[in-house]
Amino acid sequence: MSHPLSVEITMPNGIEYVQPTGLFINGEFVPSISGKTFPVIDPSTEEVITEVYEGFAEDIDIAVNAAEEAFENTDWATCDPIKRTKLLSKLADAIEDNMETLASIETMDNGKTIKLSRSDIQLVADYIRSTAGWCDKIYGTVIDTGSSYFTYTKREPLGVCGQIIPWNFPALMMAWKIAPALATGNTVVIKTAESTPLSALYIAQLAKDVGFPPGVLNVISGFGPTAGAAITLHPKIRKVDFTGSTATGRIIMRNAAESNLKKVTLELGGKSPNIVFDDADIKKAVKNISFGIFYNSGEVCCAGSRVYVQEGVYDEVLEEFKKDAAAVKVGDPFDETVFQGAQTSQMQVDKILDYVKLGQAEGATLVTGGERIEGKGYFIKPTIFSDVDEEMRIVKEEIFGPVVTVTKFSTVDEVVEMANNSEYGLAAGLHTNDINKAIDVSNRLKSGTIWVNTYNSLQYNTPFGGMKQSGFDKDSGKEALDNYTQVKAVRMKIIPSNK
Ligand code: TXE
Repeated sequence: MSHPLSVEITMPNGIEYVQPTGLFINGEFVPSISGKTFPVIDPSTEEVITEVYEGFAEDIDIAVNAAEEAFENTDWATCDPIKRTKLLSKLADAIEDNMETLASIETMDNGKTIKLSRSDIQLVADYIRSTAGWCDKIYGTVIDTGSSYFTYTKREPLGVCGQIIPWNFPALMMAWKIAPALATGNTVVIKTAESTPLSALYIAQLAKDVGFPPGVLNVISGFGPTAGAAITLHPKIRKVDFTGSTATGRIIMRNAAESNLKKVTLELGGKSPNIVFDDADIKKAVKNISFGIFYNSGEVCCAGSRVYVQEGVYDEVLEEFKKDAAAVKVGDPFDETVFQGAQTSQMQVDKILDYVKLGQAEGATLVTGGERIEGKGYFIKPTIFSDVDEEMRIVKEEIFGPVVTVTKFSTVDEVVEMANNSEYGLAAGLHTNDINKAIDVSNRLKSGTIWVNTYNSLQYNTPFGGMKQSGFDKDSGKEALDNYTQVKAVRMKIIPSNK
């Protein structure tokens, strides 16, 4: 018997809702051609929430054709842009109206705490609403090329855009990708991460309810090497936008090049430094380095996973940080008092614990944590390593969990060099009360985002994205829109009326 296209679910906090399970193609939820489904696991209980339909290349092809039809043969790309403003605004409203359901879906599916899910969903609504306001503000230029020509540029959409997102912020990543693409008149085929497909399908239902035309937004659940690869290779997709690991980013870029030279935007991994100078407000700095790594269970591409502390305050900071980490409440993500929920998957738990073992084998000191919490669910204790050196793999490689290294430094030059000694360049934090130092060090750090006296402070109208092997182009902010338009230059010969 085939799986239903929607199921009634009662979530652990008692909220009941209807979860779509089909692929969202051409405005309808449909089974995959193969009829195959895969299970979605609640990482806090390790139980199956539901099955969802699994998309393959043939389903991607149908979705791309629907998206192409919507792009070429409807007025989506050419209408008065206020129409897109209205639809995106309605979607933002619908998301806000369904805040508690969506936040609970995110917590059940991803394992992040309900408080954090609420703030994610608020960011989703704010970002979509903010982007809606850009639809009618995409300007070209008039270029003065003398009186015998009229020359202007306009920004046009690209066509069908393929998007591939990860599992750490499922709804927010969807919003960051679809909003700028749709605002600028493109159509979208987005593949969600295989471990967290639920909130995107719910948002697709909301998009349908508020009146998005068929084919404009298509949402496919599925796996990377099959559905994901089909997006990167599809000849009718003009752009691929990806957030995920650097290793997969490389494959995506190669496929994009070898198929039809798709435009590419990549937001990849990180190993971000978070620096505490002697003159910082130590209490606040410790709160920030703790939030910097334990927020979202450390499953954050910009996590402040390399902490550097100046020698004058090193002992004090390490002691306070240890106390803070040991006091972090880990457990049931639906408990309003819990700060750190579950890791998203067994695969992540295995990876994190392997790195803990590796850190010990490399000779680092385990200050606190380092263990999985007994019982059901993917819970890991907040973990701090000290006595590390810059060549250790736990200092160089992305762990993507609640694991942080702490290094002592003496001078500004030394810490800038260590902070920049990475192939990644996504984010960096620094804590100081000296405005000159704050600006000087911000100038010298090779990272796409710098946080001063704060950390992991995402804002819907601020661009986000990396340098070096953390990727290129920006999500969020006005800059994200530039990834989804291409410039056309028009040059007209003017015949003067008196000739
Ligand atoms: O990542 P992948 P994984 C890092 C983090 C984590 C590690 C592995 O360190 O531990 O990556 O996680 C799709 N063609 N980040 O394996 O593979 C996949 O289905 C096309 C950091 O989950 O990058 C999913 O939708 N698509 C990161 C998405 O890529 C492919 C967030 C991400 O999966 C594909 C996630 C392929 N060949 C992980 N293979 C961040 N920057 O925030 C996989 N995918």
